[in-house]
Amino acid sequence: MKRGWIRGGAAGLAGLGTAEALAAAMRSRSLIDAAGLLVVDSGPVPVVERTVQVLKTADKPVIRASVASTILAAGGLLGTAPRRASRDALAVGATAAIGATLTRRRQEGDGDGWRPALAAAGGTIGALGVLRAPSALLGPAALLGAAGLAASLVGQSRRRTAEPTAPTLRPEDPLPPAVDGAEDWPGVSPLLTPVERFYVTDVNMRPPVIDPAGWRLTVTGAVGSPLSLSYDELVGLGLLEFDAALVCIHNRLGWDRLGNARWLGVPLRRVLDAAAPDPSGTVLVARAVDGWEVSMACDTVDELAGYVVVGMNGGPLTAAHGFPARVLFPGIYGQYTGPKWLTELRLQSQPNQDYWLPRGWARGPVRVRPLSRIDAPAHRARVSAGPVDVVGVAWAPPGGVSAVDIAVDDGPWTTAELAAELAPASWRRWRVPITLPAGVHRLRVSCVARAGSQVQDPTPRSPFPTGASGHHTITVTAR
Ligand SMILES: Nc1nc2c(c(=O)[nH]1)N[C@H]1C(S)=C(S)[C@@H](COP(=O)(O)O)O[C@H]1N2
Ligand SMILES: [Mo]
Repeated sequence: MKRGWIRGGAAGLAGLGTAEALAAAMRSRSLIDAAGLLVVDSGPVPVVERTVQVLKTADKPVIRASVASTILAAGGLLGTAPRRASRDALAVGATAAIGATLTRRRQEGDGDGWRPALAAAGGTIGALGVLRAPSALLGPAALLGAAGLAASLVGQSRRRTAEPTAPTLRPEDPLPPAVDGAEDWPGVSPLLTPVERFYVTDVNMRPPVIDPAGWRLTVTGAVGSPLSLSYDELVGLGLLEFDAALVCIHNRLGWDRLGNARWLGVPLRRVLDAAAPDPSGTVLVARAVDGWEVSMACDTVDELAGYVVVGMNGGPLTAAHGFPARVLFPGIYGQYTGPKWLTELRLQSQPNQDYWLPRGWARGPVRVRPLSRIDAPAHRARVSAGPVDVVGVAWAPPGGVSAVDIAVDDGPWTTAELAAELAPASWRRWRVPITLPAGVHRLRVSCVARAGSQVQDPTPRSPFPTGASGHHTITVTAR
């Protein structure tokens, strides 16, 4: 029995290594990533919500590790199978089933599903070979497998993080430098979130890397003159700069699953109008190379100022943030605002089956709830008793924040000093000088949205299905 596990484990490792090496040789996505995508797409809402809550942004590495260990465990199990014929049949059957699923499922934009399926078949053949091999060969086979696996993982992450080259982008009418007067407030978030600190969320195992030379944005469906725009043609429609916060619907109180950026994009209306839209098209569907679709009623499209974004904080979009282009509507949560790696804008008269719909989320767009966050002092910080500056950010895109208040313990709300407003859709930095006597204190923050003087909703709510609400609350100890 124990020997069976060892033999099976070696076979699993050799099989996985073979599959990964084959995938790399075919310049395909890794088999682990392909299988991981199945996990992402088929996770039930409660499981996904729990995963996001616990793992935050470590979800993808954890999925990768679980897929790899499942394959290794399956190999080990095969090694203990008493009858060779049934064992082989089981392995081949399972591979065929997984392969068939892989070829039919959503792709990440590069490569067909048959490549990972072929790699899986190669891996199974390798594993079955090792199960039959003389004992002396088990060690070397496992080593070779581990080496193949390691080499492919390194290669994949190198290839996927390679940044595409893009031309310099110039706005029609550059905005003045982004300053709001809070530059010397210790501990407050930067006014513009640096790209490398900006949260990344999507349903891919690794970001698609797109060659702009071959990329096209098509405008199709109910239009008089369908378009197929190259990167240069899109940019040639004219670029505007705008400052806006982008918020993930999974952002919880105090989390940083949002960022504030200076975006550069073509007004969406300009792109649509270039295709002579027909009034019968009442729904706009935006589709990305990863097969992700999100739609919006055209009435809403006209009410909200959306953009086809190509730049972020002075440079082109990075691969992780959607190069070459993404759709963004300030004030709409990330999963409803539009896709990264945009490839198609389609006007249609039917409601669309968006990516999130069969996964239990409501038809959008879901508007960002006004919310605020304390940046400093940190939760559970120790400070000296006496005067303390409390600082943070508040957001209520697209209309803006008109006031921020904080409360200490069960005391009254104190109005914060607001930094200048960069743009209504941007987040706004705030500061309150308070005096803390020695002891443990609870600090809470709340904001008011300018639109309708709407006070931040104090009801504690989880992100699913309309975004978190409540007051970000921290405790500090003054001594
Ligand atoms: N193509 C594509 N676009 C996507 C997604 C995705 O999974 N695929 N995720 C959306 C979600 S849920 C969010 S919160 C934002 C995140 O954008 P960021 O990674 O640039 O912060 O992208 C949105 N656009
Ligand atoms: Mo999101």
